[in-house]
Amino acid sequence: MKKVETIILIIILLNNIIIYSSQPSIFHSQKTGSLSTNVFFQFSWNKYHNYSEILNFLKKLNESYSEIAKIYSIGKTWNNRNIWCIELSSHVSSKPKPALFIVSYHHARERITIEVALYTAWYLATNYATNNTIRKILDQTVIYIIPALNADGIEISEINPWQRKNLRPIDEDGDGKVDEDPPNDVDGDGEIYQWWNNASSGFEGIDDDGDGLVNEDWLGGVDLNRNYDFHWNDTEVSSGSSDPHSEVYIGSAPFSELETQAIKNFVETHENIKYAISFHSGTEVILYPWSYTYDPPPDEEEFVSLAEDMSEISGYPYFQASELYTCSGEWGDWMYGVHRIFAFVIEVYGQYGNDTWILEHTKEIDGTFYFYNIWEYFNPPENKIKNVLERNLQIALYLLSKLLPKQRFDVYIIFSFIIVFMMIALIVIVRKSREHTY
Ligand SMILES: [Ca+2]
Ligand SMILES: [Ca+2]
Ligand SMILES: [Ca+2]
Ligand SMILES: [Ca+2]
Ligand SMILES: [Zn+2]
Repeated sequence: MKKVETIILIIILLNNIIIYSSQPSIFHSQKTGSLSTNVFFQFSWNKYHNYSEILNFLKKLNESYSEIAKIYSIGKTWNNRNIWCIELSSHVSSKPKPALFIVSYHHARERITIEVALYTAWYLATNYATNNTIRKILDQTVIYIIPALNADGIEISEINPWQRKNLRPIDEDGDGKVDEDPPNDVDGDGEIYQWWNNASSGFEGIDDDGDGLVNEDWLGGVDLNRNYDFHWNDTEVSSGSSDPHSEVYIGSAPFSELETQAIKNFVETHENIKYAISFHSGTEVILYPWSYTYDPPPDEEEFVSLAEDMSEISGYPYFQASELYTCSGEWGDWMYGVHRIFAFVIEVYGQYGNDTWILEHTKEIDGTFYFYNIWEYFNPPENKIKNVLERNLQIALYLLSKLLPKQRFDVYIIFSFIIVFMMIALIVIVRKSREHTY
């Protein structure tokens, strides 16, 4: 009898081990399916893509990975361009999936942020068929990526890399004409320099409309990252202005802009968004709310814990957004303040505060200083692009891994032990009852 019971016990144990090991886990390899997602989709990641190349990328992504990538417009800009969204997810699960929301390019001159967004989408799509971790992510979560919120700025930033705001037409000098006198590349070297001396300062340009003023009415615009309806026009802060001339003009009302309205509508209709990233450039840092105050956010502990991990992965420092400077109507404050989404602003590259670099790119001629290379203040040289893309991809992958349901490893072990325990108890009872019988 003892032998039979031992055999039964061994069978039960083996059975449990088989049950456990057949559960999906990142520790076990899974067979890849026969999806057509292994279509070779090549794209160069060591250059800046222009407007038509970006549209071409979206088209190709949609065509090559139609099972997992949807591309749709979430709104229009002032110049009637689409604000595209890339939605990445497999359709394996019918349950609502938790989401990571990525929005790049609030600011026209921060071109690297578009590349970061496109690269993240490309990496996820091209690795789905062969990489188990990516497969697991796309099976169980959704990623919404807005690669270029300020879509009107793409072409403009190539003509004037100082351009920050959107292209809402505004007559800053009140002459009845809109956007009639932006800076000009007078010397034809492909740059717009900034100059200053003891008496004055300005940008390279001519008096385009002959009103005696130079560069008095630039293209646009409103600072999209001061236009959200959370502490909008808060006058206690250091950044945000109601003067349309200002680079941080907040707009005439919260959500006065088509671009921010598009974000508002999207976020309000996607309650599955749990984490969010807004990519910017100018410096290198991971920021968490609040932006309008030095007070800590209610979920400070979780923000710090996530930021600490992302910092370790990427090498970027992290701190509360207001430590950089306080500002009003900011995206992250609205995302978290109104929707309680864990929202991070990530500054992916920049020369902010690097006086040595600025000095290296400044020339003095007869008491007047000229600063060149504003493009490279916000955007890495081409040989450094890939490095920036990789660092930020890792951040996105980290947040996505946090969205995955917790490993059920422990549950299966406990479950197995309960079954074994119950069977042993059963055997004991059977034996006892037999003792009584004989
Ligand atoms: Ca004007
Ligand atoms: Ca004018
Ligand atoms: Ca204007
Ligand atoms: Ca003028
Ligand atoms: Zn920015």
